Amino acid sequence: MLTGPHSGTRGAVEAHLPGKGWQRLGALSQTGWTQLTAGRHGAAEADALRLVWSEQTKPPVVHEITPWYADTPAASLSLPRTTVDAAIGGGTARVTARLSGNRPTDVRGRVTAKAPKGFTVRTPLRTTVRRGSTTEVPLRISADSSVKAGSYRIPVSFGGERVTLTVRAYPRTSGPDLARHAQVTSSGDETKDFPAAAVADGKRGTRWSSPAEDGEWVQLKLAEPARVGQVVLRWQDAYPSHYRVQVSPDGKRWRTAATVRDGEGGKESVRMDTPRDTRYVRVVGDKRATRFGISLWSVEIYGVDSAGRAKHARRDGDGDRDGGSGAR
Ligand SMILES: [Ca+2]
Repeated sequence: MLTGPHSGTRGAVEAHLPGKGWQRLGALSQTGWTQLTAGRHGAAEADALRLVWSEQTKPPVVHEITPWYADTPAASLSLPRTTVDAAIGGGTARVTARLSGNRPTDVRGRVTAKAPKGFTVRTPLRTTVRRGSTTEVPLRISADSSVKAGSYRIPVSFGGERVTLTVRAYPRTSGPDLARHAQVTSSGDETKDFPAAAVADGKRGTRWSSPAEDGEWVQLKLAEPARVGQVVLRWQDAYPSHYRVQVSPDGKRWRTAATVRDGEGGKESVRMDTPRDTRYVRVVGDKRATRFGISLWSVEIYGVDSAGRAKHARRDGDGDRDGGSGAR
């Protein structure tokens, strides 16, 4: 409880316990900072708090009352992003776990993750959540070459709290950028200054821009069929919040290779594993994040790394002190 300091008020804080009535927790501090614990003999269920003072003293000035609840988790756990892509036998994917302290003291513990076979999830050995604050904890996820492509659910815990991270495992990709020799067309260009071809011209300063409608698309016809594993998009300020990457062997029969529902603009890498006969790649802006059309500086397309499996059998040296909680 924060009150006016040195006000001369003599008072006390009381809690109302059902069935027991009002019970005194302690005296109001003259410093203006009063911290008291309810339930000296273990947690007590209170349904009201009050400040009482004698009529002979000045009434208090109350600035703030901060209740700390004993029946909430010591820290609450959340994942700002609940889905992450990991390249099989490839590098490390990173996500953040967020811990918010719910105690009037520091809360110490460890974020742990139950990694399925073939996955490694590294978390810091110890985490301290300071009183009343929020702490971000890095999780580093890798999938070795034994992992099959697909979606995996990984439980992440801190204390009694548990959330689920979804890891989408995809085959590793490698260069060259297949978009550079593609024929590019679109559903429409905003003006001739922003042509579809600008997404694959290798120039950073040129871009394609669509008419200001949802559902506009840009399409790349590859020089030859490929098994596509990754599409890297560089969005201008006008980007879609929801879009799909569709692929086709002939420009007639289409399938959706990846759906992005939480597009944030900027550089976005979208993982997929398409059939080997993929000849066309189309980016469809289903829902625009702005009132403008959608606009792309560039589209890069990478094939699945066919030499990958043998190369990935080698284990990378990792001198980090973080503990791994996965099976390798
Ligand atoms: Ca460009």
